[in-house]
Amino acid sequence: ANPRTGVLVMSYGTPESMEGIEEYYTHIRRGHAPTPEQLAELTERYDAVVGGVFPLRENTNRQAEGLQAALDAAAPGRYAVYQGLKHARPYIEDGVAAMAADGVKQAIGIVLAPHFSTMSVGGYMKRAQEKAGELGIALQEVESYHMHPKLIEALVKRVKDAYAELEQKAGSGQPLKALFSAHSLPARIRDIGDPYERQLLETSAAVADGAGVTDWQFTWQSAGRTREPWLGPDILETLKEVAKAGYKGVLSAPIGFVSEHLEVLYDIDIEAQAVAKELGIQLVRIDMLGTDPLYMETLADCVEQASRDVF
Ligand code: FEC
Repeated sequence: ANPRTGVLVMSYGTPESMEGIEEYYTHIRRGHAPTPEQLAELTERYDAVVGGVFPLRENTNRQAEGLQAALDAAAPGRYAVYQGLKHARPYIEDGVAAMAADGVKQAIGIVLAPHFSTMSVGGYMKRAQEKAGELGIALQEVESYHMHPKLIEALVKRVKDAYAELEQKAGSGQPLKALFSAHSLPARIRDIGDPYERQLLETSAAVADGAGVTDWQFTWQSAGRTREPWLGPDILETLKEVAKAGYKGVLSAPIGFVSEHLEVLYDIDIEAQAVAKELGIQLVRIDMLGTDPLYMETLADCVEQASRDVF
């Protein structure tokens, strides 16, 4: 057996090419193919941002490499990082199988999303546990890390930087609002006491406090196009309210995400930016975490802590 502890780094996944969008969308929809209209609409959104390159692919590669480096610095030779994606290859099950093929017997699972929901991180973990059980790997989960001091510190710095840029663009003395946001989920998560919403508010409050921002609110983004109700208000609605209240500038902090991908590059940078422009307000988005050393250390700390707890 391999004495190293496996680290299954899980991320959302993205198509490999424009031709791969249909298969990807079908996987997200649990095997139901999208209608031609739905497919055309999603293809248009990718077309608007990616130009044939799907940034989430490289971003996830770089974050996995960054985590391996941070773990090697903390505990040389002890950990081996593997990738498992929710909706693209290598799938979560492929990542677990790769660990098993290398003789790994114990592993930590961690998702590149700081906040826990049964419908997000919980779904990743369920699939990883099922495959790990099948292949005889003991898998310990990192459920969330939304209040890790290094994560908060990295976000505080980004909010401060973006706020300074926004003050300059909007003109000094103008009323400014910070909008923290994350991916919406079906509103029924509220009925099951899901921690997602509370965790997102905790991160937002801690970051606002650290950055000295007092005028802020939390809003949702990127809700799915299904018939059931999703958590709101959506950022596009919130922008209208904020403009109506007389604000001249908005800082966008999509703290539910950790890298640049469709939900940031399209939903914020194109869609929300266009609405802000129409409303005559400035919108500045914070830089995403990417491979910020503080984020890599956050992940490495959580892996080490989980490993100490059980192995
Ligand atoms: O750049 C990329 O290629 C991928 C960007 C991307 C990220 C992402 C993150 C999250 N999602 C979450 C939940 C849902 C639920 C549905 C859903 C649907 C989509 C569709 C696309 C998509 N998501 Fe996603 N998500 C990304 C992309 N997501 C494309 C399909 C078209 C659409 O509805 O826009 C609805 C599924 C259904 O129909 O039943 C629910 C959550 C996250 C954040 C946590 C995480 O990263 O796992 C939650 C990035």
